Amino acid sequence: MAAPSKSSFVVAANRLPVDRVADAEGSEWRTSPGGLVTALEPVLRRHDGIWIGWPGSSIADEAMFEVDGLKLKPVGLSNHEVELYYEGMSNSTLWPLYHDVVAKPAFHREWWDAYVRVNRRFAEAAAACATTDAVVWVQDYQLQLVPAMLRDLRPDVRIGFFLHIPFPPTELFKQLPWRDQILEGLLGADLLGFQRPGGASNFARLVRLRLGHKTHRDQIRLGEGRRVDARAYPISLDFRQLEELAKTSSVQARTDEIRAEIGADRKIFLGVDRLDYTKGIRQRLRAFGELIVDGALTVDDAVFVQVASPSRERVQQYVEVRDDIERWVGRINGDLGRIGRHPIHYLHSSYPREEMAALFQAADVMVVTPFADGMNLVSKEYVTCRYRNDGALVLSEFAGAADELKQAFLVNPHDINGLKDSMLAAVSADPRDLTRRMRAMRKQVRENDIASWANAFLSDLGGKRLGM
Ligand code: GDG
Repeated sequence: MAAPSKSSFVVAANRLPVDRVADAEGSEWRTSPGGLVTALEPVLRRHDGIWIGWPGSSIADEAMFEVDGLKLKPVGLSNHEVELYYEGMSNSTLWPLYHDVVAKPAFHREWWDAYVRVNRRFAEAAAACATTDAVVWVQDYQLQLVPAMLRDLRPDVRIGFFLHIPFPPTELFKQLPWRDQILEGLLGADLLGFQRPGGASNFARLVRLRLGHKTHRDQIRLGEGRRVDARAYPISLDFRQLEELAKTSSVQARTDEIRAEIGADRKIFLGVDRLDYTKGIRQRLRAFGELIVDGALTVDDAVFVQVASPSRERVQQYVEVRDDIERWVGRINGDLGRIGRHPIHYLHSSYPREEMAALFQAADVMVVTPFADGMNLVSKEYVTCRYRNDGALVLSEFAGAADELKQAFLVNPHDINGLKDSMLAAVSADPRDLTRRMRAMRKQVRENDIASWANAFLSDLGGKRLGM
């Protein structure tokens, strides 16, 4: 049976929350259980909602389909469009620009043209899927023009937008040749959500300076009585579900196994990231290596496990950061290791959630050191898995999570000596101090989970329309 083609609640995101999985009989769609889909699933189900996105591979037609009761509307992208709109404009221009130009953003007019074209297709798909007075929630930096394009097509619809990555300060944003178009694109929304209050105020400042709009606190006043609200909604995770997973006997058994394989008496430092130049992976490995050289740690009493899951491998800057990290791992292991005793266990791979939960529980010190990060869910996942209230978190003050996880050992990842001091303080802290810190952080994440994030945003956006 064909899925109904319209709904009162529509989500538009770059990716559909499904992957094409091949098996002996051909291939089928499987849901990919990301945080966003978990958060939005109840609302999607209640409203028979539709999710619009790119399926991640080429498709023959753009007909709506259903997977596990979720209605999905694919937007097909050609290989060329993936190269220009996704790898180019999204991941080689906007991603580095919005992350404090940690890597140099490239500006190419043909990337921008493709970005405009693809955003228009998403806006048209959303306009076609939304019933009268529907609520449409647009996600992230790949789709910043969709709000205004959709408003042109469908002024009756309530439009929300959430940016998962930082919104940069004026001085950096101004580099973008298409800066005003992006601001205008976003202003098509009724409500703009950012991870941190700083992102919202950067945005308000820019529209004041560049477009001359009046702003008052978190409100932007446009002509004709229109108002756009811009404020922070820090994203989170499904605390109960992950905690439950961490407590299962299979995860417990795997935790014990990891500890035994590494050496029960060795302290485990852990890093888990998509392999990305924003995450500060090299800095933390370097700090760890220096602690061994200094004699503060030895390979017999400490090990660093770094999971770097493959990411955006067709983008040149990602090829380079991988080479750079792997050179450092090789150098540190080569200089400081012995047979059977590597200082760094480097895993360039993706693992199932169960394995991640076991790693989080096996680790004595979690080290999260991005130079810039919208939120950083890994830090919240670590805290969630530590249901025994032990373990230490070293966290960059440049991650959005630092606003909430104040009891972490907060660091400036550019300061290698500071990083070394914090890693050492974390690994040698009094267990009672760690328990006090972990209790407070767990309470914060438990009380501010992904459901409260989605509810807060959606009730501000269209509570009445959605019957909330
Ligand atoms: C963006 C923003 C913001 C990683 N390796 C594996 C694996 N992961 C999971 C982690 C975590 C997720 O991927 C990564 O999320 P982060 O939040 O840490 O970072 P980004 O990917 O950069 O996400 C970020 C987020 O959007 C949400 O708004 O917090 O700031 O940059 O969940 O656990 N999961 C599994 N195997 C792996 O190997 N299963």
